[in-house]
Amino acid sequence: MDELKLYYLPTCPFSLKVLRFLESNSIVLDLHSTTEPANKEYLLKHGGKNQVPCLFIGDRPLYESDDIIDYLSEKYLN
Ligand SMILES: N[C@@H](CCC(=O)N[C@@H](CS)C(=O)NCC(=O)O)C(=O)O
Repeated sequence: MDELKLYYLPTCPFSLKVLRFLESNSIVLDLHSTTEPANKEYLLKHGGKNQVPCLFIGDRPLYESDDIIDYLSEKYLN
């Protein structure tokens, strides 16, 4: 199974929307704040842009908060 990692920024409303979704559905993911320079570098290098939130599904970056929530809903809420 692909490892899931969420890159987010605590001050970003789109990140907060995803984090609230996780919390309200008791979904636990590996979280990486881009306030950490190493995480920001990883996101740019492996995702291709600095935009948050970004969910890594294995090596594959998924940007856009609504798409992330749709993906997680399919995976965890069905
Ligand atoms: N439509 C995107 C918007 C995400 C967005 O605008 N994130 C901002 C921070 S709140 C960002 O990463 N801006 C920097 C950039 O796009 O490079 C979503 O829903 O995830």
